[in-house]
Amino acid sequence: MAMTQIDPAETGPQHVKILDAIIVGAGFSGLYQLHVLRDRLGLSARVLEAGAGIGGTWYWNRYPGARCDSESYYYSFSFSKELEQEWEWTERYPEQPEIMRYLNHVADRFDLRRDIQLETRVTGARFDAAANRWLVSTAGGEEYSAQFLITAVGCLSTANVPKIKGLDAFAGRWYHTGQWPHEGVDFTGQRVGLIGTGSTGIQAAPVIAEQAAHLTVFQRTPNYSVPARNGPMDAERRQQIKADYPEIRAKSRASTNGHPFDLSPRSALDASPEEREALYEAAWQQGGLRFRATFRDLLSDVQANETASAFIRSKIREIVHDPAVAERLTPVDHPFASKRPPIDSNYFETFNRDNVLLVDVRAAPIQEITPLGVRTSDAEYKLDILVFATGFDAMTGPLLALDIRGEDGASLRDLWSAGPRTYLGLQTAGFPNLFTITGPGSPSVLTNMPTAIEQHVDWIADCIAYMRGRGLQRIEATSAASDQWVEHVNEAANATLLPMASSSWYLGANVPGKPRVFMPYAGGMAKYAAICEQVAADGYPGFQLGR
Ligand code: NA7
Repeated sequence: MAMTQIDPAETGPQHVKILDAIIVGAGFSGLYQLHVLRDRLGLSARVLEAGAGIGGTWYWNRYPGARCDSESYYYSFSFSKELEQEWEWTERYPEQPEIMRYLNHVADRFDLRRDIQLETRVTGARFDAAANRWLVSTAGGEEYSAQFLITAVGCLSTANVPKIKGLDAFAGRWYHTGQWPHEGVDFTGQRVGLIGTGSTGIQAAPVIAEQAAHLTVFQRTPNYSVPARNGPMDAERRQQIKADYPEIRAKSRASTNGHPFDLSPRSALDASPEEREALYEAAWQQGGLRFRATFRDLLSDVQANETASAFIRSKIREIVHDPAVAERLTPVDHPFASKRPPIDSNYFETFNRDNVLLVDVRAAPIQEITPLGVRTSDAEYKLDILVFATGFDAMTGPLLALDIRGEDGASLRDLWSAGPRTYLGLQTAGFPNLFTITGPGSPSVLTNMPTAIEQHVDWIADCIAYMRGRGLQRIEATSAASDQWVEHVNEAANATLLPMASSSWYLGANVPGKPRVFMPYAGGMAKYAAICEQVAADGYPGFQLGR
């Protein structure tokens, strides 16, 4: 398609830089969106990124043990066959530095850096309805005008540091895992406290325990975890994967969670106890997130789920030597995988170490942080370093931080005060020409993220190409379509056990005051992609297109 290229340095009135599209964020989504808009559609596009480097979520999450829970060969882009063939993953699960090397390679290989502006935090965006353009401002005082605003800000990028009395007076050092210092933290000889036992705390605890003099883990809710069984990727396996990539990618796209493995067609309740045990044991030995694919109904039937939950509980009792500690580590208040299921390398084993203490802060809540450490209702724990693995203001946090104002100046924060309302997770009524990659109401965090990201980026690019081909200037989700979609998102969640985990970040429950709404779309990646494809094929019903 022929398109007029506009030099991004060109300035309009009041030195506003004029572009076709602004993309916020230089992680997986931002990189690919830039490539597609610029190199396939010929748009002038620029990525604005707050960090001093590319990588998005992985740029910030450098905590000890940071590793992806998806396997490396499919936690990757599928859009370039050459990239697939030339990149060599070294381990079953990619560690944070390896993901950073990969994304930096992608940025170089596709010559993306010249259109990525680092250390540029977007502080506001408002829609100019007369011009059908977004005016985007940055912390450095720059202004951009773009027809399209595309958020590629990730779902887990706004750190949640709980407001605990006394933190300011803590005499030691403290860190949140999602804002980890680039120079690293040396735990040698230190007494370390770790608050939080989600995926992050479960990855970090074993690594910190090996280095620190002492580790105290403050646990509010015990969690299920399955061994990751990480290891080196051998050359033969790598070759096989490269040969199989077309099928691997097709399988990921046709799956519920964006992973290239099959969900068993069987119900857990149809298997005999012995057979079930054998299948769970095999899945436990194989390790990883595919444990939840052992039976088809682990996420839809409480009784079926209980068989898996009970198996993991028995494993915890088997691994942890002290029965009282094992009991405290045993989850009872939610079904397995109703919260994001962690996978681990020696997490439960870590509690057999002499230098590790588990503190149950549900039984004895944290009352304050003192200059010396953490005081619970039972005792004071003296610490040199405190690590918050307390998660994120997930999904909506990073979007609301942009202070987006749509038609008539209406703010996204106000519109979403009772929870996010989108159409397909891609657009919000009242916010024309704004696309939200992996936004709330899309499968996003319930999937292998690159699968979800590529589907969104391609859909957005096709939509923009459609508009340009017809001289259309503006696209906006209708309120009616959004209402219906929100209802469908709720139905999809309620057909699963996911809403049963009352403290889950899927529900926003980890951030005090945040509305409790199930945010991601639980209907599955394949079903969701088919709906999006149909909408595009039918000429975008549910959207209003205009000149
Ligand atoms: P999560 O999964 O939100 O876990 C946060 C953990 O921190 C969880 O155990 C929380 O307990 C705990 N937490 C949060 N606030 C407090 C306070 N105030 N006191 C004690 N404990 C607290 O975040 P992660 O970073 O582990 O994982 C996020 C995602 O990143 C993960 O799912 C993957 O997709 C990658 P709670 O369970 O709420 O009682």
